[in-house]
Amino acid sequence: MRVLTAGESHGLGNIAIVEGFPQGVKIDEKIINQELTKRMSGVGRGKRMSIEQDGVKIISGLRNKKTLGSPIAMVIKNKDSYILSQAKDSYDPITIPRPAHADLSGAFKYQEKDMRNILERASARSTVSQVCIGSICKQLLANFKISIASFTVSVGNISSTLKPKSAREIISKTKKSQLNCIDKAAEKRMTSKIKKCAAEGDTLGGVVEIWIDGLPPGIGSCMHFDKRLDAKLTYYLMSIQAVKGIEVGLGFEYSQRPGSLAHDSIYHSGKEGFFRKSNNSGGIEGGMSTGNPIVLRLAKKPIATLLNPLDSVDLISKRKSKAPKIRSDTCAIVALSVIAENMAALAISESFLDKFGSDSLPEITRNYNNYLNNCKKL
Ligand code: EPS
Repeated sequence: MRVLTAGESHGLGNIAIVEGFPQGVKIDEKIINQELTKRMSGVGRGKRMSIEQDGVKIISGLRNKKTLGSPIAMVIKNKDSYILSQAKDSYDPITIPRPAHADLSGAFKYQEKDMRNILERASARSTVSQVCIGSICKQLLANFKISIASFTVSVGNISSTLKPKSAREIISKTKKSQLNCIDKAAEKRMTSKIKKCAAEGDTLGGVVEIWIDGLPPGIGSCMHFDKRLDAKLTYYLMSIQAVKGIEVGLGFEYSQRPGSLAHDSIYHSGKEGFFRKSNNSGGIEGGMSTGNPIVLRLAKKPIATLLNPLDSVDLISKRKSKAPKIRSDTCAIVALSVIAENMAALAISESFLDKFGSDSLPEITRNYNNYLNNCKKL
């Protein structure tokens, strides 16, 4: 599968193209739109999200809601659109870089003093395309009862200590939450923290946990570095704006435990086959799925644009200046959850299709069922 995205934050819109997606998969635009709507939600989103009404139009690759095996092209239009491709717009150049945004590094890279030319594509607006790609992958994986869910573990220094048992539990407990939490008490404290932070012109990051249930063992590979499932997942997840850390299973805590208290012992029974009593590995050993839920945690840094801005330097005058006060969000933790689930869906789909073929759903299903039967005989 090959994917490509394009679009500026304030251009006409964003597009996503997926080539090599299997034929015969039912795709519902409504499901993609639900994801897009959730991506815009959450306490702490800025004014832009009240302007946009994200919705996808699939313009190729489908007939009667089923994939044809041809490239799938998806379009998401921007409402707040003023970047013109054929005429000069009326916007002043942005010449003071914001610390932690792509501004200054991009200015060096492109020898560019108007950083609007950098930030337009660096903006997290482009994640609408990633969500559309991931959402069709989720719809493919649903045929195999693979489900992906996520929840907010923390916002700033406010954390939830509740541990879910399955993706299904996460989906049901986060349904009515404004912050995608499974913990109502923590959500209240997180909400107050975000509101206080907004009033102070500051911003917040947080931690999100992703669960992937239903993946059979042996997806991914121990045979080559770029086929390892944990490598593939973390590569895609780290590509999301503002993600600065990822843990798989016990993550950094692994380094503090002796092996005897870290690893998941193996058991067998006639009824269950091989099983584990713990899942410290986060469902991945040797770059392959173990058959247990995949559990990943992502740390997001605070949004770079502050209304109470940090020190910076004007690229033209070289004088000390405050970073510009550009309209932005205070916290986008729910958006991270949605984008991360969908990037995980893309990584899982690629590895899944590597194992079971990628031409057509009936063929993949035959290969999958055959493999599960063989697993039972091991
Ligand atoms: C972003 C700045 C804000 C965010 C944007 C990411 O946009 P604007 O500059 O138009 O106010 O709202 O996120 C989105 C547009 C989105 O769809 O998530 C940035 O600088 O990265």
